[in-house]
Amino acid sequence: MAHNIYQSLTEKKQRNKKSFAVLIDPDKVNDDNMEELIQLSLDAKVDYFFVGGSLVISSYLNECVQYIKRSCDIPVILFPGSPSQVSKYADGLLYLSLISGRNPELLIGQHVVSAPIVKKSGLEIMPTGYMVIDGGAPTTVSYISNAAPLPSDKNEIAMCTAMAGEMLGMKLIYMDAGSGAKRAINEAMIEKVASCIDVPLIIGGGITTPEKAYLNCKAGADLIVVGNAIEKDASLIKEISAAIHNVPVKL
Ligand code: 1GP
Repeated sequence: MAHNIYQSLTEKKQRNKKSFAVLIDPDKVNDDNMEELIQLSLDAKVDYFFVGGSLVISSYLNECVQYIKRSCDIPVILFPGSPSQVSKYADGLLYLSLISGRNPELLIGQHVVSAPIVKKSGLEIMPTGYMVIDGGAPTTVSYISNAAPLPSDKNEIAMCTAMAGEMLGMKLIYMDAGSGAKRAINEAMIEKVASCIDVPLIIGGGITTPEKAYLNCKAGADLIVVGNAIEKDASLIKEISAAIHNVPVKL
């Protein structure tokens, strides 16, 4: 079934309806544990699967996406750490530009190189202003990106970065403390950024509890991404999903 992912995200934003994405790192799953993960996600009414990672070593990406597509109708959105992580079997792709950094390769260089492949993929391409926020310790993304993360207490810099991203045409802003971050992004920064942009705001990195996911949504996040905590305890899917979907919706 074809999904119009971006349209549904903007429609949900207008109604203050929050979404939950389970992040799947193809290096950490296999056919044996995928079944349970998908069943738990279906039961919990997870909105999206994000698939990808800053560093994907295995060649399980295509199989992983195909496995999900065979098993359920939850849209699969690629969250690629590099141009090699494009799978035509997914539904959409976050076309990430690392706007918090000053590494030209991740702002535009890799996009130029991979443009023909991405265009031909048939995926729904969603230009995304990607902002890595300092999560208290180096994460894979902060190391691999070769760019300084945005300081976690500089809310004004985050605000101006997101505003610039939106005015440059980014359709989504994704603030990420990095997978397994010691410290998730604080609500004050989320509130500041959410108050000055109109496009949907994705928040991830170091979220480990339903309470934190709920507070992030109340502060203005539209879509919460959780990976690491779920890898450790898949039963969290249900509680986190319930917390996110419990945020009151505008009638
Ligand atoms: C990382 O935002 C994602 O890029 C999710 O982070 O794995 O810490 O949940 P976690």
